[in-house]
Amino acid sequence: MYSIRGVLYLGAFLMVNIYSYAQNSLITNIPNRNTISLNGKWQYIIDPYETGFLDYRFEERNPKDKEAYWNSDIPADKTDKLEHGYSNKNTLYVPGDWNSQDPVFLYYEGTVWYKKSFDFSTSLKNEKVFVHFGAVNYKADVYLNGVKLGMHKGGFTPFNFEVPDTLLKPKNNWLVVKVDNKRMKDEIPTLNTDWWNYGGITRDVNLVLVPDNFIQDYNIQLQKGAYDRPEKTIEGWVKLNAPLKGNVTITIPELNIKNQVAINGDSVPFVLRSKDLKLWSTKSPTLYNVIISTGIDKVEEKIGFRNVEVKGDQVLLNGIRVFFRGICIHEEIPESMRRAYSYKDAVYLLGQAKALNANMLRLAHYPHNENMTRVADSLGFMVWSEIPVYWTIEFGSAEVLAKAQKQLQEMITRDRNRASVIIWSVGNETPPGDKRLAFMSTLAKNAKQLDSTRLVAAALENFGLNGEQVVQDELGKFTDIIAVNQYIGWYGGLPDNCRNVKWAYNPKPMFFSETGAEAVGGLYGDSATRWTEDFQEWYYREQVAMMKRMPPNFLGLSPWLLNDFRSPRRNNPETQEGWNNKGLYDQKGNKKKAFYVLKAYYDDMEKKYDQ
Ligand code: GCB
Repeated sequence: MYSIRGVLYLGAFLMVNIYSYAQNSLITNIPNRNTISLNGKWQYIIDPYETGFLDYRFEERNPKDKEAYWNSDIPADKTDKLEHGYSNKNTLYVPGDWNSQDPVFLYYEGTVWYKKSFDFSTSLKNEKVFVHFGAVNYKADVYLNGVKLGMHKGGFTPFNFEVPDTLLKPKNNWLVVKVDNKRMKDEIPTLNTDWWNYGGITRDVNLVLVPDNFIQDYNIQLQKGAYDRPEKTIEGWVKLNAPLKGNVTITIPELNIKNQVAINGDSVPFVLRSKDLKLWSTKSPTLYNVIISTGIDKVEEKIGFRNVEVKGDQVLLNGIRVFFRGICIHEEIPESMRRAYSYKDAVYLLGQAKALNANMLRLAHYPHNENMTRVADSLGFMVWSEIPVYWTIEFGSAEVLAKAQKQLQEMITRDRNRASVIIWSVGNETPPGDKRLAFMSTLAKNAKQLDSTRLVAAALENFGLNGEQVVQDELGKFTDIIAVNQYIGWYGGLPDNCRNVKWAYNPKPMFFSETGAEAVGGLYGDSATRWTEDFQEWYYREQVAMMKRMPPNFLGLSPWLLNDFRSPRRNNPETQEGWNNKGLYDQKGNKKKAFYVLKAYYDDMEKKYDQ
């Protein structure tokens, strides 16, 4: 059972201990708040030498330095000399990565300064204003009218800063964001990844207007284990930004629920009951409009209620055994070689997954934009959501652990009310060792402390080719399922090696969090020729045959992956040219032959498990 005290305590602990810089606590459910969008064209300055930040002695510029790029770029008079300026000659669209918007940025890794001018005519009456970013990759220093609001690190999670009302002007406010996507050894992810390091303000930017005392965050879920009773119990908590003496009302009109709880402080737990509640499931993803109000503030959104648990060696959704007909997805639209960010993009990607008859998504290898989990809620996908603790992070460093903990907390805070999200993953293919075990098991425990209603996982690796395959990674002791990435037949050997493999039984549900082979879309040949669609098709046939021989704890798979994607590590000049072609859809969005092999397997599994 989670407890509000546990969640808030851990949250506070992480804030005090790991926020080495100012950041206001995250406001959740931004899509349904009173917002003013700052999306659109922003002017930019590309700054590989950090000139806007550092002077010629390479020391941080004085806050009032007129050559600091956060200050006004308007010359004081005609004699004034300025060596920088924002101009409509140089604009980038927000949200969006910079790499896809102008060839100058294709491989760029460094600083770009963004500037947006806006008027603010709203007169504030007992209100606060925050500037909220869906995500900026990787480091964002945010300034308004020359004053620094704060800094955030982490390329895939949201953050917000309060805007002092004395700073806002009716006309010509200028918001400047220094965005730096340089890869760093001691960051999350670290220097090495197998994906494109898209930089920029990649997700929505909004001014959020809230009352002085506002609902900052809340949690509302089916009580753990309470899915099979005639009367269902929903429980949760509401957290305000500041103490209030009054009432909080939780309303679910369709269920005739209207409950009032007294609050005397900044948070309060609540319990609701209903005999009419229909559970959220993959086949019938029922969502209810939930309204939370304090009399001063009111938020609402659509929320589903379901129960996920591990029983013995199986995962149960609402008490029923599930088989994951999964697929991994990168947050990318290959046809336009860019980061995905919009509702339309999410509908497109999840539509591709539906065509495969998938019921589960592994959103790899970092938290995707919020549209993905919201659309997954409404389409009935189960979601694995992950932080980018990928490969060889600096496991010995307490500071690096704190960075990972912060990203974990931001991911969970944003999406804890999404029924679709059933698994928090703390990382991918991290190499066994003592320091790594301490680091990763701490994250797994933190995920449980922050949210004990979901499963915790990490994608592990398998070793060896023939004989019995045993996943021996100690980290598996700290996760609810054993998730393993295996590429038998692609990395080492040929697909028919699958025939010699026997997977050992272990007492936890076992999931193939990845498997895949590359194929260039439209390249055909005999099935033994690598890079052809025929080879990939053969690979999938052998893999599926192997899956049919799995022990009874086999939970399913999320092959690698839905679409071909961009990666600077992939440099075969004939078959890759900066692409990892393990997609079941090719670079133009066409289905490859292997798609149909997997789809046929998924159709069978759908019949067998009826979800
Ligand atoms: C993996 C990684 C994934 C890579 C993939 C590959 O095991 O988890 O990020 O892209 O293999 O294609 O090699």
